[in-house]
Amino acid sequence: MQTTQARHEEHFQLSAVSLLRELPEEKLAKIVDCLEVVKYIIREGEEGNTFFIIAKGEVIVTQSTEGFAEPQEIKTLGVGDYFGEKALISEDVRSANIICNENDTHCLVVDRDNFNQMVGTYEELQAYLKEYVEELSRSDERRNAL
Ligand code: WNU
Repeated sequence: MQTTQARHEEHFQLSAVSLLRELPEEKLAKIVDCLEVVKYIIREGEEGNTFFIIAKGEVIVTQSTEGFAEPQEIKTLGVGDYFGEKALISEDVRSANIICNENDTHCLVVDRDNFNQMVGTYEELQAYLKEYVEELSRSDERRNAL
């Protein structure tokens, strides 16, 4: 039911899109079916070059797990928490999904160059994050992440 409600809401908003204003109802309905609300900040498996700090709101961390059709929720992060360091430090693709949990989530974004500079300048930060990332890999294994 919630899906239907969401669709109605999107539909209502779509009529305010000047690009689509002239379309007949039937075509508009087809377009609505193709729409997805963007809540993903990070998608598992994608290449990533950014590090994030949450300034407002919350995000959910999910991950593909052996034996489950859907990515499983691992944890919730809030203001002051950060994410996206793993792909930068392990030079790997994104290892989990990061999804907005609130409509008004704001993140501060640091690109790879600035992240390297930040981490390079403060050695204790580098040591701390490296250790943390290794710990994440171990907990991924424990929960049979794919
Ligand atoms: C987890 N496993 C994996 C979190 C954030 C910062 C620190 C935990 Cl220091 P990425 C996906 C991001 C990943 C991490 C974040 O998701 N993440 C986790 C896990 O158990 N990733 N593989 N928990 S929240 C978190 C510790 O930041 O970085 O670039 O993208 O792979």
